[in-house]
Amino acid sequence: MVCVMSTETQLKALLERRIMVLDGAMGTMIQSYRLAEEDYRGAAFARHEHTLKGCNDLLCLTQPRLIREIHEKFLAVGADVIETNTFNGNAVSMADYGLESQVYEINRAAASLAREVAAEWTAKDPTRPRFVAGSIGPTTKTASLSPDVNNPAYRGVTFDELVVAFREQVRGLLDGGVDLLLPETNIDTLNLKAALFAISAELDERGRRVPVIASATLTDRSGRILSGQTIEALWISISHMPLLAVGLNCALGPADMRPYVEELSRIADTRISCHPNAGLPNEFGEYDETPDEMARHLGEFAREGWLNIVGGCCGTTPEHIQTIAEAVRGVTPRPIPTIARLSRYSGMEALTLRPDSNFTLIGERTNVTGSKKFAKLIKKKSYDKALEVALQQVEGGANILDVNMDEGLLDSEAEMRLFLNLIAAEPDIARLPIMIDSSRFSVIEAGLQCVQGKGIVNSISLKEGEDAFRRQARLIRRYGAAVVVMAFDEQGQATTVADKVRISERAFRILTEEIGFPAEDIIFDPNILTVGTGIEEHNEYAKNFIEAVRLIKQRCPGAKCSGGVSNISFGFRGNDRVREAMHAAFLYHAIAAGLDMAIVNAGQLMIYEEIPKDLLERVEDVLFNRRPDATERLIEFAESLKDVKGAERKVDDEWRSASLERRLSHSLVKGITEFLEADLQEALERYPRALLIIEGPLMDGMNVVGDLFGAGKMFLPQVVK
Ligand code: THG
Repeated sequence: MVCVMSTETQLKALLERRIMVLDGAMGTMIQSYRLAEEDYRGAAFARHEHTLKGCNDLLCLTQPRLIREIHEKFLAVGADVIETNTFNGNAVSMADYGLESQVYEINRAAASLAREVAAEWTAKDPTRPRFVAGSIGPTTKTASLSPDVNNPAYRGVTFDELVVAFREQVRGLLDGGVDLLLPETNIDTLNLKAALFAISAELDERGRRVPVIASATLTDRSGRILSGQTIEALWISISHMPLLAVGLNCALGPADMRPYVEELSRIADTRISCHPNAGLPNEFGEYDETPDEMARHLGEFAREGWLNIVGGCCGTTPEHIQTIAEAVRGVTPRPIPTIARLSRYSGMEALTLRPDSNFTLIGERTNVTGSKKFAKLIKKKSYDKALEVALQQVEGGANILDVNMDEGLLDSEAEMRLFLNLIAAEPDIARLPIMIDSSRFSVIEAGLQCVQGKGIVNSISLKEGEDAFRRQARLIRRYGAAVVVMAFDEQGQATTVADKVRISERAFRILTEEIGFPAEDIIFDPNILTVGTGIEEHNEYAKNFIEAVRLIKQRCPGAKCSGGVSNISFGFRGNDRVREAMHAAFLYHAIAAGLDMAIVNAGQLMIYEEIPKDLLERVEDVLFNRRPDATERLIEFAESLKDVKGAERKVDDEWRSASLERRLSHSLVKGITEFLEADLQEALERYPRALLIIEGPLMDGMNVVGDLFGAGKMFLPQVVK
């Protein structure tokens, strides 16, 4: 019997034994041939209306012998894996050459050419099988950065457009016979998520498994990729995808990449790849790092135990690859570490719920149904002010931001997109994971397509039956988000403990056993319903929620529990003192029962210990339904409190009393626009000429920005702002 191992099994077995070697630069190798316009065109594109010089991907069709020669040079020096010449082989990038219609053919041809060469070399020495990785560049556009400084919500490309483009490329690569897929040089995680989405959709449709390596690029020493995410946040954003390896490539060069390779190797429970440039480009755009220098660094990374796959990017020649291959020969590959299975989310930064973490607060005010003020701002299109609401939630201690645009008069999909795109340009807000809150799945999808981080869908339920539930859950998983599941089924909303637990357990089984949703990405919300309404059936609602949390946490191990706390006190609208006391007391008991997070008015939470004892007693009488007249007694008490205002948020406005110059510099560094007009007016009165203001305080502020950026303390979206 002949036993044929799948490529994936074969690769994994090889990677257990040794560090595998990727090839080097395709682009700089092609440059060395100094091709002219006619060479690029060949016979087939002689009459193409567009200049084609520089369109390297086209050479797979017009100069296949040359591309074959480059592949062979790298195979000859010991590359285990060669990359197809398809870095720009997508419709978004090919539009620059008017070659969108050739995308499929370029990829298919590039893949089958590389596959043919690899097969020849495998045949020469079957003990050294050679593989082909389909190179998938990030395209020429970014999905989470605006190319227009005057319009931070503008995007040159959407997630949907990217998915369509990547999917066409993936089809070509797969039909041409690649062994693995390599989305690389990613400077924007949302582009990478779109590539992974397209790959997952295409593989599912074909019923195939193909190993995937995802590689990101850091363009400066800030430790963040261009779209602002830390390495850890990026890893969390893509960790839903089963990857053969995750890695870093291009930019920097090995020396400057060192801390990031180390970090990735510490946090990622898959293999690590690294294919840097031959150093940073010099003033002529050439790469100077010698093979020995590069190999010294990469050899050291390998001996540190950080690497499984190594190779080269821009400027690396066959000589570089040969020297690198020698430097890692015999070095034990990094064993895949076991990483604790915790609930992890991300915005630009990571949020991990550890057993000893504080309670997680989800800011509720960016909700058009939950805040009259926010609704008014969105309707008036006062987005600057709407963003301030978000910032207030962050400053009030929110760890996650709930965004809801469900309002009859709004185009909810468009508002969700716009607001999330605006948030992406506000690093103080965008560091948080986003909870996309809508009762309409189309709005949720619109939101999912705008967040580079790992967000949370709020919510899905069994309301429309299991099929719809499964379909939505699968899609959410493909987007890489976590999910809130409401205790709602075909019969309606669960109000009793038994129903809340039964529905949650049913959802848990479907998600974990059928869809493959990890338990730690599931958040149950067993419905916080209003108490103290005067309707007797409502009296047990608070107790039922708390008891359901206790049981769900036991019966659905790994899953989290959440709820919308302000719902509990709708009966006491207009009396913030009482409402805040109810929220604090309810939370205190729910947390003790195992509640992990809650949607709250961040910044306006009372401390349980500080609730006046007489008020607390009446509140808890209501929450625990301790006496038949509990509600009446609380209402009575509430009346006596009417005139006392709720705790007001403290604003950090000390800087407003500093000197004019300091105030201007502060506004610039922090990107605060609120006081600029007044301060500038004052400056115009004090300075003899406007130019002196620019040269003086404004330049001083910009110098601070420059220093912070240089030191890696600020990153691009902040500077652009
Ligand atoms: N579970 C989940 N998601 C939810 C909820 C939930 N999302 C929405 C909501 N419930 C949680 N968010 C809020 C937001 C605001 C208020 C209540 C819940 C609130 N607003 C004041 C009011 O209505 O009195 C508005 C005051 C104002 O206009 O300023 O109380 O349960 N998964």
